[in-house]
Amino acid sequence: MTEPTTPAIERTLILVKPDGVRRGLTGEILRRVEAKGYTLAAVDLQHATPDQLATHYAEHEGKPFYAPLVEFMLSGPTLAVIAEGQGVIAGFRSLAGATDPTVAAPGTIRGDMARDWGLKVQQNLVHGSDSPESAEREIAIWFPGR
Ligand code: D4T
Repeated sequence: MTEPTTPAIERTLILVKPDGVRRGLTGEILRRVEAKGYTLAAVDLQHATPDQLATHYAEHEGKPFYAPLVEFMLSGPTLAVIAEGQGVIAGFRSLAGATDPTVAAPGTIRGDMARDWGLKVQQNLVHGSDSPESAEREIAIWFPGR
């Protein structure tokens, strides 16, 4: 029998997007991250700049939801977080649930607290890095030097 493998200790970038900050859900979202056993290494309320968002969302440039996405992300402060722990990259995405909040599973952040509001862009409360490479790239955007 093969031994179970322990996931690597990783770090990830979590964003509580402007909808989450506006709705007063930052505490509940951080509570879920901590309850799962991850560590908060940095937490900073930031008002994103257009340059920061152009870099962060470079892969989506040209898509129909890109301009509304940037406008939404400029609409208020975002809570930027570095979280650490074994397997935290996949683990946080699992806590977050599917990108489309309408079908995100109950029990997830998006499934429990977000829905489609009929806007041009999905306001789905949170972002989480999707790979170790993305995590390092995104941490450098939101926390230069960390
Ligand atoms: P983020 O990046 O915010 O964690 O979300 P995901 O990783 O789950 O999804 P994404 O990068 O594909 O999308 C970024 C951002 O764009 C909005 N969006 C996305 C949208 O409004 N319509 C769409 O069709 C897609 C794919 C939601 C999240």
